[in-house]
Amino acid sequence: MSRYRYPPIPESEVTPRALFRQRRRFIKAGAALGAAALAPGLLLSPAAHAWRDGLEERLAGELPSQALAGDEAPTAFRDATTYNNFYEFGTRKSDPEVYAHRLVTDPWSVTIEGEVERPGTFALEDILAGQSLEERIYRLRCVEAWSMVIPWIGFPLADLLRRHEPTSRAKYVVFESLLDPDNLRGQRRSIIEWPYREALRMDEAMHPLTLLSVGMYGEVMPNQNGAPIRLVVPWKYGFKSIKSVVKIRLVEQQPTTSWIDQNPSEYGFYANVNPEVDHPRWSQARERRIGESGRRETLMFNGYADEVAELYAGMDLNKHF
Ligand SMILES: Nc1nc2c(c(=O)[nH]1)N[C@H]1C(S)=C(S)[C@@H](COP(=O)(O)O)O[C@H]1N2
Ligand SMILES: [Mo]
Repeated sequence: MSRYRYPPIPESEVTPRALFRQRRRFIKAGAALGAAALAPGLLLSPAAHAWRDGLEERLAGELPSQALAGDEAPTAFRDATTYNNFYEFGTRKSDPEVYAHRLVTDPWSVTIEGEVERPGTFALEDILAGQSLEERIYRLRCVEAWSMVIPWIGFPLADLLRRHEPTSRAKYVVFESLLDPDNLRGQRRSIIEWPYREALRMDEAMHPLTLLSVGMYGEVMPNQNGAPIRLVVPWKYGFKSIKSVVKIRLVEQQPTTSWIDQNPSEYGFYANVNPEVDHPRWSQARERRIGESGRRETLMFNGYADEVAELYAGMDLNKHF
């Protein structure tokens, strides 16, 4: 993974991967032996870390990788993990990194319900067991006119949906993030209606570019970036890429979303990146790439027009923004 610009971590703080895995084995063995002999910090139930162990193991190997952001260099890991939006932890860009240690990700399960033949609640380790993972380097463009290039690790949402067999009435997919106001301090204020809700039209959800992501930069997803599983829809504004997903519901009618409910004149259902349709309060024609000086032209569909423009053929994108 040496092709990315990693944060400058002092050599003394780096845990070699082999040592790290040895430590994990020790922790697991300790958990199996029972609590008495162990320091409090090591009291882990054998069930906890079920998905994390398996995922770490898989990320230690090579994954197929695709650069889907042209020749644009990935944003520094440090920038991607310290400057972002995750309103469950507050509205400042620095809040997620400061407070996301409170996000409890293990154990984790995802409920798949509504218009599917095989609904249910599934442990994340079971969801991951049947999926081949890959790395994709995509742009993420925030509605606030900044952008990043991130090496995501995940699998197509379409793979998961197919496994659960959508019915013929499934026209839209609704996603919900975790609701846990005790740990998610932002949820004690009504910034938006919690839990965070987003949605896609079925063909958008089934599009091969739409990714469920469980890691980035070769590592398990950091809490502040939406651990343990989040959506990445590279041709839409960042707010569609919902983090820390606990529920996926297939429905017949076009649903509303947290941002539409909060301000329907500012946030539309489609939220396709479009330099020609301005946000009511600012232009969307240019963007600031985090880590660069100056600004770049924003590309139609965030540069993914060849792949996705046909989904919107014949639609008035000024109306369906
Ligand atoms: N649950 C949840 N998901 C969310 C958000 C949020 O506040 N809560 N913010 C969105 C916005 S506005 C952006 S730009 C991206 C940022 O993703 P990143 O942290 O991977 O850069 O997450 C999106 N997903
Ligand atoms: Mo955003």
